[in-house]
Amino acid sequence: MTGDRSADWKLYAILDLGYVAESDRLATTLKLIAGGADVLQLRAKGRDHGEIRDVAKEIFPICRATGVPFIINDYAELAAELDADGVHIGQDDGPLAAAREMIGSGKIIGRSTHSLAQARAALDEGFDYIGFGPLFPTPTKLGRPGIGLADISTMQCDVGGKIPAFCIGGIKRANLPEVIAAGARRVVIVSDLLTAGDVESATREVREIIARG
Ligand code: TZP
Ligand code: MG
Repeated sequence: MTGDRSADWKLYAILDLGYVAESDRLATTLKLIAGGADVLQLRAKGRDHGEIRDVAKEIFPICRATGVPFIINDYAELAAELDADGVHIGQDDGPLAAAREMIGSGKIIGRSTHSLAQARAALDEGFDYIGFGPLFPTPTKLGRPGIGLADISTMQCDVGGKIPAFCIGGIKRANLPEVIAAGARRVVIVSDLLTAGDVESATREVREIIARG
């Protein structure tokens, strides 16, 4: 990755269109970034490609202007077309090599992992970062059980020492201290930020909790 500042990433925010009204997309992006998000992903489950492209084109310039990497969930081809900073893919989205071929060598490719074995496999395969979870069951990813906190410290040691590893799933300001105490060093938080009355101050609060460690 060129100009790689990923070692400093602590808070990965997701603009999940399931939580954000069409009229609020830009403002919410600005608030997440102003509050201290280090990375921003566009997640748009069930939307058609045209809509995702339009939203990505709206959001990406803000990320560019503020130096926040812009990652597109699921669609490597779209990420390549828009010259986004990266793509995030799940366990069922094929191997790293296929995504790499589409998006190119200078780009960021992340993988969702749901167990220690999958986290280690993603590291071995060469992914740039991982998500690890869901730690707790979450309405943002329905139907997937929580994996709990027990494996976080081993994952952080084996994988998180080599590539950024973000704990994800059901993390909120209220339980973040517990997640950090279990060994998490980086997190993805979706609904707790997007449903907050004040997205920017909620994001800032998360940063402060992380900084307190
Ligand atoms: N992958 C694993 S859990 C999850 C994703 C995309 C959703 C996290 O959202 P929330 O609202 O922070 O639980
Ligand atoms: Mg996916």
